[in-house]
Amino acid sequence: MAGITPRLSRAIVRAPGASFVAGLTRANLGRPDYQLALSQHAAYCRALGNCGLTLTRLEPDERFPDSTFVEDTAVIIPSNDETHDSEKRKAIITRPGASSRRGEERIIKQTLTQLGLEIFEIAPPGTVDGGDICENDDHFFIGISERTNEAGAGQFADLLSSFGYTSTLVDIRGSDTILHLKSGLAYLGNNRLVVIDALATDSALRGYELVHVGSDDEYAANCLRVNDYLLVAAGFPRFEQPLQGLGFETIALRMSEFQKLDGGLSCLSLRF
Ligand code: CIR
Repeated sequence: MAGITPRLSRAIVRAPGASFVAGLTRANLGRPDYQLALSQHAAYCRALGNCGLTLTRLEPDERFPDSTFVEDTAVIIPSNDETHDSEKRKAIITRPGASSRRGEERIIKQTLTQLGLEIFEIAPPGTVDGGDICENDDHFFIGISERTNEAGAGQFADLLSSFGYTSTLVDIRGSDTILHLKSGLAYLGNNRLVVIDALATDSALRGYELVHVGSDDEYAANCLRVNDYLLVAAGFPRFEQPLQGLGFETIALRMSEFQKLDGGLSCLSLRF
């Protein structure tokens, strides 16, 4: 089941604009502090650099309060030949499920085109948010959520199949605590998944080694493997310490201002 996890060399990020404080939320954690969000974002970018990634930094876009969450606008598919040649990578440009976010994907499409990726797109009536796509080497989980509908998930699965990848749908509409699939599921490499209780019994996850996240620590489930490191949200020692015990070198990052808008570590970058 587990393939080889390709090494990452680049990431696309976009610092929040001042309109970030008016972004979508259902978290009930209060209004974000913009200056603190900027400094947390800067620390996140430094961490990606320390993991060996070269960053492409997009200008903040005030028209789209949520546009710092670049992950939702595209999914980059690794080349599935042995060379993992970056020239052969494909990108699926999504069609965000929230109407206030529709249009964010246009600049990402331009950027990925300029970087030489082959572009594919989700078409109406399909909607997909990148946060619902969890890649585990040569297989993908596709979340069906309030943002990713069945038409979008079907288009996404068909594209993956045409590229030679398999996928499984995971319906998260019954869970009221997570916005996207990756709010509750993360792939660590070597056939290992981090998972929240609400998803742990889903048949799609059979055959994987599961690292469980307690209900008080659910936010920590959105951790991010980047080459030799694991980025984790700061403040969850019950989650972080066992992972260190499994041999992961963790980098803990403060995420409070992004958590207020339901965003996590994976949401802030597109990595390839
Ligand atoms: C939204 O509701 O769209 C943003 N406030 C949060 C997006 C988080 N993205 C992600 O989980 N991939």
